[in-house]
Amino acid sequence: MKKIVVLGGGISGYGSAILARKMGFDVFLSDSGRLADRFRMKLEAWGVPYEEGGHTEKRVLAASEVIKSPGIPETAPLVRKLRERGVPVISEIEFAGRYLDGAKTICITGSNGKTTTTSLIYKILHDAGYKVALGGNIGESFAYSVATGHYDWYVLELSSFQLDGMYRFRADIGVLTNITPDHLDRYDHSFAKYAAAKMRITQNQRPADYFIYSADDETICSLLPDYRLPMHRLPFAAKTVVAGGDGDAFLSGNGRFTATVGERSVTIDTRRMRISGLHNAYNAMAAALAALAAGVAPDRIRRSIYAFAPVEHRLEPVREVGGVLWINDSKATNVDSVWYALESMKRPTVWIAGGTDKGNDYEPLKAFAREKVHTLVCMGVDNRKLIDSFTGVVPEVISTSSLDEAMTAARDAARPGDVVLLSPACASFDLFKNYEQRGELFKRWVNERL
Ligand code: UMA
Ligand code: ADP
Repeated sequence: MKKIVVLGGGISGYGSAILARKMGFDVFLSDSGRLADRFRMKLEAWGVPYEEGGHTEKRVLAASEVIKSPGIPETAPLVRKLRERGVPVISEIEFAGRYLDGAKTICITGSNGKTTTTSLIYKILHDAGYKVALGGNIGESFAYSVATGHYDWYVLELSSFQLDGMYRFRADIGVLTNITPDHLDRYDHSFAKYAAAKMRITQNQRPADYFIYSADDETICSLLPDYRLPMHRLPFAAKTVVAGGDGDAFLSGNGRFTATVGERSVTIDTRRMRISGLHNAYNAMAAALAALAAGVAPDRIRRSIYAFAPVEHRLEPVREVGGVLWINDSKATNVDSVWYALESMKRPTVWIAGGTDKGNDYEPLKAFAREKVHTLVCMGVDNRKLIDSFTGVVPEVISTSSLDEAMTAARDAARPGDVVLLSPACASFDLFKNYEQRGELFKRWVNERL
């Protein structure tokens, strides 16, 4: 019998192990750390053998196939050994994709906008009565849904780490929101390698499939000629003229866009959406095209898009107090996402930024900072780079080293009519557990201390 070893027992690993068990394989899960109680209980309930606190090399190397969790890098010594011995190492998505039983997939990747676009597509299909599951780099794992449910559609957010381990998998509808620098530490600091990982969203697509992409994204457009793309191509844009033979979407100056696929189209007034900013117009265009390609009726698409609320920690309005609106954009962990946050600001802004720097180049943010931000509150253990970059660009730059200090400084600086925007451009690990905790503490401070 085929021996499957699952490396890592987090969300991805335990779901993969349960699916492998259900499909009748000889499966073993190995985790170098401690398993969460809820995952251990599930593994025991399904009768999956496991180990924790280390990988028993001999047992792992004896596998006929290994399903690797996305957080484990290719450079991990054990993964290197597996590769040297020619043992196939695949991702959870590749594995679960083998057991779809006729169900279709809509797969969303990109550097920014994945979660928002994935959640919006899921909502449209769900509201329209489709039997649909949400998964991938969000919520419960794809493998667990395949093992325990029965769906006609899977809407999957895919990270570059998941795409890396995908070989035969094919998306019926693939969406690529944009490609800007992120996670370069996992790609030998090569933007070209990271971009190539993102382009894997198109692999194996056939003529009947769809590929939805931003025609305003220079990286995507420069790479397209290098790929053989037999599928229907559906570009969306706000700046570049698009004329997709199979359909497209274009945002005009009046804030409206029309998305067309084949004979059917839907027009959306982005000013009526609850998610704001140019980036969310892009996300909505991508979602509308995906939903049309999946056969959802235009009036249903329109209704769901207008009803869709911002996902938590993504330009999430928290509260207006004394004429000051506080916005939580804790998920903005790179420069490009902050560019769109500042782009969408309509009021004078107190901007809270900082954290663990990922090699950021702040140059692209300076024009908006100059125009819209009167106070930059730096919140981090080491604020030097932010201070150097924005002194002389923003009238007031304040250095703080805790959330409480930063919030107090922001409150004192804000005047009625202003926005206080938490949009850090950095990872959160210097002061917080993760970006969720940073956003939650921000919200708690606003709700309890103002
Ligand atoms: N581990 C080992 N051996 C190692 C290293 C780690 O066994 O050498 C173990 C750890 O002890 C831990 C487990 O592996 O128990 C963790 O695996 P993981 O880091 O892959 O995390 P999961 O909980 O399985 O979650 C992963 C994704 N995480 C990452 O890519 C880092 C989740 O994305 C995803 O939702 C989930 O699979 C289901 O597919 C999260 C994420 O942060 C949201 N993604 C990154 C992002 O969005 O920027 C890419
Ligand atoms: P991801 O899942 O790719 O990280 P999210 O939807 O969670 O994307 O958004 C992450 C951050 O990027 C948030 O700050 C959000 O406001 C911003 N953002 C969302 N969509 C886009 C986009 N299309 N382009 C640039 N930034 C975006």
